[in-house]
Amino acid sequence: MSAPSFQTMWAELARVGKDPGTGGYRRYAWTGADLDCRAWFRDQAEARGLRHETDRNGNLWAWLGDPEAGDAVVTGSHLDSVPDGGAFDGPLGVVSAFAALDELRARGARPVKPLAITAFGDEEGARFGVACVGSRLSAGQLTREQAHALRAADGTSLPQAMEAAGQDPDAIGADPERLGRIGALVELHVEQGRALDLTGDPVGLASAIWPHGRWRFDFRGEGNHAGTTRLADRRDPTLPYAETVLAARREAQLAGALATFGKVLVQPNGVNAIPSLVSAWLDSRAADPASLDTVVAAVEAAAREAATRSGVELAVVRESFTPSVEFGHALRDELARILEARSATPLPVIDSGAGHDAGILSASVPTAMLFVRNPTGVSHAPAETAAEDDCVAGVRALADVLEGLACA
Ligand code: HGY
Ligand code: MN
Ligand code: MN
Ligand code: MN
Repeated sequence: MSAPSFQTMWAELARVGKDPGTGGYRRYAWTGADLDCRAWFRDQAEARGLRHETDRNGNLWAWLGDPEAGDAVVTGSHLDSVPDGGAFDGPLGVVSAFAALDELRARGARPVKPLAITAFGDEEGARFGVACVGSRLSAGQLTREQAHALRAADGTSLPQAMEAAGQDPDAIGADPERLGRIGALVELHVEQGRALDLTGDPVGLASAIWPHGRWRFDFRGEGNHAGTTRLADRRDPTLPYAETVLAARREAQLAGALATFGKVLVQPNGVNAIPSLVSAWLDSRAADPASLDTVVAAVEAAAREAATRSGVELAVVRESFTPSVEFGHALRDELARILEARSATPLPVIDSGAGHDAGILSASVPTAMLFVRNPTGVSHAPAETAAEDDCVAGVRALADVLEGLACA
């Protein structure tokens, strides 16, 4: 039984769900690419003699030792992507988990606690609109009813997609027993920013995750002919939409926060037809909840004012929200102690504007995150990258952590 190397695992996974035109990844929940990622995960588990399973919420687990024993040390991340995502966001944490286990075995370390490698389902929410579906369901932060109500842009419901993939949608729900058997969960993730590049460190620890959410703005006007409708007679939803995008940038700047309209759907989307509806999604984040509330309220107020001026109706729905996460000091300090014993230099501790499964699960189990340097900071785009040496440093740090937490 020879475990594939990091490079081999990476090369195999890198072929899955890559769009030849953009070079980005399109691994959306319960699509063929997702199923191929799941098959890859299973192959890695089997190549290492690990017991693998898919839990009721579609999260993948590969076990060394008996999960029933409890106090398990768990590490992993996710395999799905945003549209045209990069290769590292998610997969780096899963590939590094398998490679760290291989390193642990090569060191002759003997785990005295169960070890598990995980890949949480639908972390990006690219197809059904809510991030971290797999971990939220397990943590009881998303109900079965809410999940069943999720629809993809093509009208496919989450239950239909799960059913087509052979996963029972009626089995989803909170999984306190499974989470109760976890003693510590550590997620390794490529940094989605440049803090480590600025400090010059290959690896860092996470202190917190910013509060962030997604709001859908539906601007409903009146469809009409682009060539025969006088400007004064129009109720064109693209006007208030455009003003709202500018307001989002202005308000975020004022509050030192972030606001992005990255997804917009125009109906009927015809060149010679004034749209009847513009649906636009705001992604907003801030270092503190008050700033986030201020930005979102100001953007919504500006949108309502602009919609009224254009004779357009506006509905705003908050589709998902993650409150700020502070990673517990106990586990974080334990990781720092383990890692600084070898490196002799203090590890940088950085916050994250990006959400993660570890952030969701931190409400249920002790969690910590390791970040690996991203030299450009670019993420959620095909250009996302990390240096091989830094990935190796990440694997070694994760192996040190697993050895420190789970081995005699
Ligand atoms: O959007 C995020 O923050 C994460 O990458 N899902
Ligand atoms: Mn992401
Ligand atoms: Mn991620
Ligand atoms: Mn015509």
